[in-house]
Amino acid sequence: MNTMNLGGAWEFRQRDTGSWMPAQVPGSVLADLLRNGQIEDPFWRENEYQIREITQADFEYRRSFVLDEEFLKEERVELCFDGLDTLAEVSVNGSRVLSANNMHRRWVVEVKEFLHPGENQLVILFSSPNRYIQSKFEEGDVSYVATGCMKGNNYLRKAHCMFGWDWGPQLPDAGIWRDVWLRACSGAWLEEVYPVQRHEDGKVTLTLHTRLSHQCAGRDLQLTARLTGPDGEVLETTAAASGDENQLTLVVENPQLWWPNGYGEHPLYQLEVSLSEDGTHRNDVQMRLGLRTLTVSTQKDQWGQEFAVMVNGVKIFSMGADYIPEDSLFTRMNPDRTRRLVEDCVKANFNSIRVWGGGCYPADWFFDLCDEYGLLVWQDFMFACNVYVFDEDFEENITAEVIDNIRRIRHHASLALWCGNNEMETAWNEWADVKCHTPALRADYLHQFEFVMKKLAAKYDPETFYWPSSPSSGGSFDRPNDPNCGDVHYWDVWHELKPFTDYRNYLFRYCSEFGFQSFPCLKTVESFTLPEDRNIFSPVMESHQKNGSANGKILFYLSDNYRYPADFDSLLYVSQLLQAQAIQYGVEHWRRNRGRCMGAIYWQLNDCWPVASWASIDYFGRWKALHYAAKRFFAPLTASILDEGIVMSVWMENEYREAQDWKLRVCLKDMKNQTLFEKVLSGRIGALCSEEVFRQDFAELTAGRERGVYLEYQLLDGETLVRNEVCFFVRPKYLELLPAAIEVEVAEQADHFVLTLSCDVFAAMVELQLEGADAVFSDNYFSLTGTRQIFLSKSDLSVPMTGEQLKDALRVRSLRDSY
Ligand code: BMA
Repeated sequence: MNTMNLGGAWEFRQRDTGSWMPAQVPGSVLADLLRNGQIEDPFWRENEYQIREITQADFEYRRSFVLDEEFLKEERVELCFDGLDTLAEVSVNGSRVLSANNMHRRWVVEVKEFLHPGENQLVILFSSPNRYIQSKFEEGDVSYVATGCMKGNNYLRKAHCMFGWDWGPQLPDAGIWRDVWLRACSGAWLEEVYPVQRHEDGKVTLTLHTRLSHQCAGRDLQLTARLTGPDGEVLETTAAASGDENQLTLVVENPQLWWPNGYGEHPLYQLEVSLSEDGTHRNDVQMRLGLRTLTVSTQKDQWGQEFAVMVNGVKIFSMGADYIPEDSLFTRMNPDRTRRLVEDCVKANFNSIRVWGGGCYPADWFFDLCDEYGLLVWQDFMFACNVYVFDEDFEENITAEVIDNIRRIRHHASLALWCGNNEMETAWNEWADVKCHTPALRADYLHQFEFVMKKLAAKYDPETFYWPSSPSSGGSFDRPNDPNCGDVHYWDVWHELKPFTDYRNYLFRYCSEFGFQSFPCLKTVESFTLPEDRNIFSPVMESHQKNGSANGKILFYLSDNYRYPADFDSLLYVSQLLQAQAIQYGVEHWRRNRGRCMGAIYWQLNDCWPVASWASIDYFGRWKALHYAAKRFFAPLTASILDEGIVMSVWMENEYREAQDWKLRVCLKDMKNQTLFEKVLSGRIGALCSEEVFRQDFAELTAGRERGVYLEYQLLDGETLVRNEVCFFVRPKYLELLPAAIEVEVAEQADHFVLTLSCDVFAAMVELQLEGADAVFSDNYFSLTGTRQIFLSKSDLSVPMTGEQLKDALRVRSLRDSY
């Protein structure tokens, strides 16, 4: 087999106009226009709106390539696209070879007859997705449009959020967004390997289903499988191949099991299967495998029906967030950025991530990283908040899409489940603007997700759990958002303006979406604004807020909890405190109810551009207060405070598979950090459970001074502080905070800095920021109740610094400074 990568330097232009300009493939129209200085940064101020107009135009891409006789001697020559975005007419030497209309699938066409030795021309015409959906919308019967999205996006198999969302700009880009290459081959080759694991009696039997090209009859073909374990031990087997489909079997004794983050290691085995003919190597397929069993338990129980991810027989409490595409210009996503994001998830103690259905199926590197770091992937198919017309063309198109992606992704250890779509079952049940569509379209929904796609999943990946929709109770429009069955999206806190305390009214089985918005930090706001824009109701700030009334919502919640911030920057900071507080409130409640509740996946992890949103990490990778809070509240062994008026209790939560010893100091202190009450407790908590370990009525101790005291717990490992958390008897806005002058000492070690913070009064929600650099600290947005050490790895600093420089760059504030 011979391959030729056709990525790299291409040329492009707006259709039939202007001169050809250099283009880069994989890439996109907007990325190329930007690189050629034809457009300004689409994220700057309100540039989005002019740049959106450019997507009304069609664009042409072209390149030439030289082939030798040798290449063309092969029996078949295929042109392969890993991704074409989206309406693409492909011509080879003037002959049309492909009309593509789905960015989510691969396209492979036989092109040998169109090629010749010497120079060949490849031309691709991308027609405007924007114009296409407009005309479809006008002709069609579907009136529903998701918030922030362009009309008619349901008619095109292109990431819906490229047309805008309630956190994303409307920039429907186009282009060759993934690899393109030629593949020439003769005779037989190994097309695919599909490994299936059976775990029994302490052994894993690995059955490798192989698929060969259809030209194997009468040939002397051999398949060899080689499995290299994490410690280098090798297992090998060889078999003669007969026909297209063959099986090889390997038995792994004493397997090293793969566990999600927090439950164990994530060892990976390297599998290589090769095909040879008459003793000569033909080709091979390689992949990494994690040995584990993985399913979702939906057993009926006294409350309804549970929803618990089960790995190696252990039901885990899923903790994580919902993932959206990392950049509005999809082609700017890359392995380095994703690695950093996945590492940030793991640093915040995630064990799970949900790939939301309105974006795209992530690239292989995403799943490779999740395998390596032990992040379980809830993978939606790419259907979200829409009404689809399930005609024959659509069925054929999405069938190919579903099969392509299942085949590409199914072997990954991190793949936890397939989910049909985002919020469409519940939409058909509850949303007036969806329910008003015809019964035929409603029937189409069931046909697509509970028949066609369910069957495809069962056929191509019977090992992985399929769930029809998120949220769902199992399908058939049967109470999809029932708190007692399946997963739930809960939005009354935020969209319905319910107070944070409302989370505590529910014991969801698995909350796969709940969220709260905040503004990004000032540095991020500066990236898209001029000084005169820095008011949350300015046109620029409002254009970077895609959820209609959301800035007002932030102020509404703010008024309930915090004092009116002194300035713009203080408002950004306090909005992040609110967000962290809201999500923490929900997660801690559900973790305390582990067993009945088995998952807390907040909306959302990341941003695709700089914007006010529900994300815990902003577009530039900066951690908001919520992400630091997640690190604390998702820690496998941790504590939480349940405040019920004047009665406070402290709970321990243990997500480890082993019982754990714990030690807590619980104190009541005043604003000068004077201890009014103290109790040191210790104990041992069983594996995978939560329990109340302290309860006290503080009525007497706080009488007459509720505004001047706080309750603190310190979780200790020996004498070392693992986590501290405070809780108030009044809302933070009523606290009698004292001006806090925080002292910081910086000590430099070989690979990290130690920051020692101290303050002679209580400093609430201390924020550490660096001027001119970014950093991920060991903790941030925490309450300082005396002296505290914070660590900063040198590798977590965006620019190298000395201790002295770090001290100079450091900006420290606490809640008292916000008003
Ligand atoms: C959920 C998600 C997204 C949306 C978010 C915030 O419905 O599925 O569609 O961005 O809420 O409104």
